Amino acid sequence: MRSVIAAFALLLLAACGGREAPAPVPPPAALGVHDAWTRSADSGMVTAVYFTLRNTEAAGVTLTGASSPIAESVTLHETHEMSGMVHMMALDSAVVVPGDSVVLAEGGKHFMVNGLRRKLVAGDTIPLTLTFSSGRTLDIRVGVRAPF
Ligand SMILES: [Cu+2]
Repeated sequence: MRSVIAAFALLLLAACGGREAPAPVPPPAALGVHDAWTRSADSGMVTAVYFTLRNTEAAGVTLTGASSPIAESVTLHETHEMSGMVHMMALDSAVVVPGDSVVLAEGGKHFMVNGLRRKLVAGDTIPLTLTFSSGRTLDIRVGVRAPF
């Protein structure tokens, strides 16, 4: 009798094991950019780039700048409101600790893309290379949206 119960228990275990969903595989640790966008602009003009930089790696990173072959320069900025006036200030860097994100968004941090070498049209994408304090770089594509 005991062996029958044991066999039945084994069958149950096997059945349950068979139905169990496979354990989710965590995505590999990475430094990734999501929702990178800018607005259409004429050649020679300035535009701002926004995105979310997510760090799922074990160590923090410090974003220090960016460059693009389609611009004369790219600078990290932050928008502040002080006594009703909106100011933009240059930022040296933005730190992203492990498991966290830094959000570049309207009214906050952004990359200023100066001296566009070509016109940006909605639907287009532009290349941007992010640089970090470690010397590491990350190539991203930035989608161009209509002005409003
Ligand atoms: Cu700016």
